[in-house]
Amino acid sequence: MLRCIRLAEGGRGSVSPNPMVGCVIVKDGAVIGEGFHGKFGEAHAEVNAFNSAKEDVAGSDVYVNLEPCSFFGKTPPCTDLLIRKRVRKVYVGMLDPNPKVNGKGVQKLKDAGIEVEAGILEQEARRLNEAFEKFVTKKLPFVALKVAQSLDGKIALLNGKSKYITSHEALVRVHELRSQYDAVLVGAGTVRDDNPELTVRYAEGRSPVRIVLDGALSSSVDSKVFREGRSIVFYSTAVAKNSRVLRSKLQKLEKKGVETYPLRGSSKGRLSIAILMKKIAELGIASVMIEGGAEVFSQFVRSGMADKLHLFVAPKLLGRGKSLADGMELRNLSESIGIDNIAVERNGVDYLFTGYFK
Ligand code: AOF
Ligand code: ZN
Repeated sequence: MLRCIRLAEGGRGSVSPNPMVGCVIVKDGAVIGEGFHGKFGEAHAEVNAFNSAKEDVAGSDVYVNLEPCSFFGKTPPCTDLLIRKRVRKVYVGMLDPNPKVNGKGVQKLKDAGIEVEAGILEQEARRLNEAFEKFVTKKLPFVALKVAQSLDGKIALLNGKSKYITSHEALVRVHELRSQYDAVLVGAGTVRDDNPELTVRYAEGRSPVRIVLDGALSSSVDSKVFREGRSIVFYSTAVAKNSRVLRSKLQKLEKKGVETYPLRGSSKGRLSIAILMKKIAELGIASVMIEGGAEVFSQFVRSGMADKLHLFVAPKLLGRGKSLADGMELRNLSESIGIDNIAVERNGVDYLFTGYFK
């Protein structure tokens, strides 16, 4: 099963919004075939594993980190393939959270007389496909906040300066994280102050879609985020409606290939995170990493829409400045927002805390 999960990783960045799936076929104690789901819309892991087998697969044991699908999507059901190949037993990591499958795949196999054991390395299997699970059950993207702060909890100076708080090693890790999310999102303030590219340059893998939350449509058309690849701007209907200047800016962005979407929002340009999340999911984006700044972080924390936290901490003090949840004010410590299951790693001199919002 661990091998399945490793194989499944091969589809990271190219199968979303589908899950990452790996499959291993074992006969007489030896691996006789393996494969993974490599690209959205293409063959599932089981199909690739069977295609790789050089021996007769009848009577074999099949390992797969996700319950085999039981419906016709872009590809035919894997359960039918397993039944046709007359395998002996199927070991499953986790049930498919997709309501179209969710237990029906296992049932179909059992009905055909195939032994099934589900829940093998379930925690690891679920972690691998955490974004898929949220996206397919809630029709919302999986949301992670990526924050870089000082030991005294500051993500920027009062004047907005924040480039760079952490080390080069941390930056490499950030690029690796970017390659694992469908999209990264920043507020217009970050585009203005940092002019980031938000691409993957210091790690392998593809660049994510870049999303700019720009209610007032204030970002410069020449910003680096709009230079290459797919980028999206969300702005407030209330802001752009009556202004000729803003309409011409929209046209310039669209001419550059930037996708622009109006969202219902306040006249000051504040957008509703709930509406934004729904729209992002509708665009087929299953996971998004929020990269700042302070206001956007606060909005996401308060909205309760954040799932995961990647918090880099640099060994330095910055004094007065902005912090991650400035926009939040609690009356009681009991209202504090907890982070679960924290793992710590070191990147150069910096520490990375990865955990989940409770
Ligand atoms: C599997 N093995 O490797 C994957 C599965 O449109 P389709 O045909 O590609 O189906 C997509 C759905 O199939 C997806 O939402 C999920 O429920 C399941 N993915 N299932 O047996 C695989 N990728
Ligand atoms: Zn399938």
